[in-house]
Amino acid sequence: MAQVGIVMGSDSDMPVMAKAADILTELGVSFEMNIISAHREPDVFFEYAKTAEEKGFKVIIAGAGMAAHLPGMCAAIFPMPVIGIPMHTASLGGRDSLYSIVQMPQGIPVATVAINGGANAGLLAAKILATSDTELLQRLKAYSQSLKSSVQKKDERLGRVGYKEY
Ligand code: RP5
Repeated sequence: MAQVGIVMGSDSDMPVMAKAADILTELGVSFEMNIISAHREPDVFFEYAKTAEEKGFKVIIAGAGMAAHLPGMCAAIFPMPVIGIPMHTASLGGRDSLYSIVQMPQGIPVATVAINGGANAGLLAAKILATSDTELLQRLKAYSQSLKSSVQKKDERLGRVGYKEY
């Protein structure tokens, strides 16, 4: 049974949504991924959102662009956390997607990450699940440690190429 539902409005969103899937895979979190358009196939969308809880999803990550109603409509129906990913767009640079997703009315929150923030959406979903999963929490701590080590290695490299002090 998948713990996270990853849903996107179009296959054109896939490069961003794949980053969420990659992080969840790295952290050992199960997910189910779907392409469902709230605008182009509303009946399919409603079925997805209405059955998400009984499928066992604990979090939904929803990504969409332009007039991006998919995450907000997921949040209107699914009773657990929804994370929204605004897609970058050619016309308005993703501000259209961002405002559509982040400006939810009181009572229907969507935890909105940055424009094209697929990896952070995956991490946030894992952190939500880690509140009741100590093994996942340990893996998240190891992930944070790997980020720290990678910055430290870059700093050491500066010294080796002579830029540290001059
Ligand atoms: C949204 O419209 C999708 O989430 C996508 O970001 C955007 C454009 O969709 P396509 O025209 O590429 O299918 O529903």
